[in-house]
Amino acid sequence: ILVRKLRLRKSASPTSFRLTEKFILLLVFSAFITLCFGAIFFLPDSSKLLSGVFFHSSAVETNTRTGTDSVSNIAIGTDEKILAKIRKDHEKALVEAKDTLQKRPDEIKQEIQNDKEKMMKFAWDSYKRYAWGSNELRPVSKQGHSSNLFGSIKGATIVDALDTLYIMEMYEDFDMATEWVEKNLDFNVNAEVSVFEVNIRFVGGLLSAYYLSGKEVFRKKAIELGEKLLPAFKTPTGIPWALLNLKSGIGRNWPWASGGSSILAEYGTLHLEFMHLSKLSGNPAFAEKVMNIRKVLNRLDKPQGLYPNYLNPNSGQWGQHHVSVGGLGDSFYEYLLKAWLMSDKTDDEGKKLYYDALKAIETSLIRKSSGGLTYIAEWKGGLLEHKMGHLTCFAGGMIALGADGAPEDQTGHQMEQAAEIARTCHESYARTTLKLGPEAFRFDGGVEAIATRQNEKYFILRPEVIETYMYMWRFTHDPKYRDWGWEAVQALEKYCRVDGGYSGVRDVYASSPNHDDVQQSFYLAETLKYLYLLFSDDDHLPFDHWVFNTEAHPLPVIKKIPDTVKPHQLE
Ligand code: DMJ
Repeated sequence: ILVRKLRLRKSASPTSFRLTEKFILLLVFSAFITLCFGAIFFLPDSSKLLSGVFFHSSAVETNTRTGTDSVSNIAIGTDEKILAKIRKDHEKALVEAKDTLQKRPDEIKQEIQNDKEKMMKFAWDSYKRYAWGSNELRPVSKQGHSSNLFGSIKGATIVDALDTLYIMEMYEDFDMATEWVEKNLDFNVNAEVSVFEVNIRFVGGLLSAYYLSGKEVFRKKAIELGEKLLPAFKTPTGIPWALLNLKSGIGRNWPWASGGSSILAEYGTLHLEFMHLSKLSGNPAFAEKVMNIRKVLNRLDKPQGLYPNYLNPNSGQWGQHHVSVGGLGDSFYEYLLKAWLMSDKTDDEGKKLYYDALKAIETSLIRKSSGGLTYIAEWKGGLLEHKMGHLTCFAGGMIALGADGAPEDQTGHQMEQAAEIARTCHESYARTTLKLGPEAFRFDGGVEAIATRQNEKYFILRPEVIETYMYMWRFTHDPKYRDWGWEAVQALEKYCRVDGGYSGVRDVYASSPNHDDVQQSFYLAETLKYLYLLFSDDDHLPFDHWVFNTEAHPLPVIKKIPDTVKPHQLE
């Protein structure tokens, strides 16, 4: 019976369909047509489809115009008018978007880069004029300033600014700075320096200047200084001292650091520079020292996978269990990720340590406020302090930089997290009177992203928030990051610029600025460089070739030798 029925159905002509069958066919047909039109208008990037299907299809237009059916001609005429209007609006919107995206950043870049009175030029000229040779400038009192971080080494601003001058094509100033380095930069001083600060600013600055300009003097000076820092590692564990007398080679730790401990962010922020020192000098000692730090850390238990800020270099045991992605901890995490990236992604240990640490940070420190702001809290002996430092804001950029290599499909999640942190840090600026961020802001006692303690309300020209905008811009091209950077430029110009340079301010919530009278060297090394890069093309210092040290000094990726290349082919 079934076979007969089928035969009957098979032989039936279309005209012999029953009414219900015809109705169903009609329904299916109209659904199909609707779907086709819907796809054209609503699929992602419908503008591209529209321009392909409608706007440039002149053959179709000509044919329809020469058609004979007068009714459809009227319909087509109306459609044409609508389409022409859509096309015009669309093109206008594109031109406008192009204008705002291309013209404004260019103008801004001009302001930051070239204009004599603007930013880098003004900061540098003021330093030259009032403080040449000193470590930093006092822009209100118009004289030199020296913090004890550098002992009696001089010229911190010169060395820190070298690569920024080069990158911004201020070559005359770069040459002048080079001459000063050749003639005056002297490490034979009988004074105690911060190993970390001297490494990130002086060794980092010299290495970048060498890689950018190829001038031998920078390579020599970087190695000379690196060798002077080596005695800092003479401890029972090889975890270096924080402070070192460059002449005697005697080291010690900060007196305030828990039980004589070394600091995570200090001994953990030598890796990038020391790997390059070994490469440039042929002396493996530098690399061995920093690889040993990892070994010591790998042997230790981590509370909840976290790294406490304090580690005793004699006993090799943790000090107080304080954990922070801001001050005392920050750049340790940054250098795990960047060690992997700088090794051309061959340092798998660095990679694993970074992503494991980030996972622990996410579980134990990252929180969302009731107002929806994501922040990274601090951890003290198991208790959370709902405070985030300006320093911690670099983490948005770091997480974005690492998102691409994240394990277990975490890339999207990490990008979202980075964007959320950028937003929170922007809020910390937006919620102040001067539109500059406080040193630390809190998420308790009824406030969100606001400093509540007087001693946390200052702004010292730090770069971290702008650094995060720069990374976020490169990875997303969301114009809001340039807008936010531009807001910062305006605030810096309005409230930090004084007669003799740029100054930090004591209270970002005050109605007018009270200047602290210091133009920090990192303002030229980092803040202005990141601003410049925020408004530059992506191929200006591309991330697959350059890794920025924690003071924004670009160091080249050390390319792995392809398996196919035999050693003799390298000669
Ligand atoms: C810089 O010297 C470096 O970025 C360091 O890692 C942290 N602090 C300052 C800038 O705020």
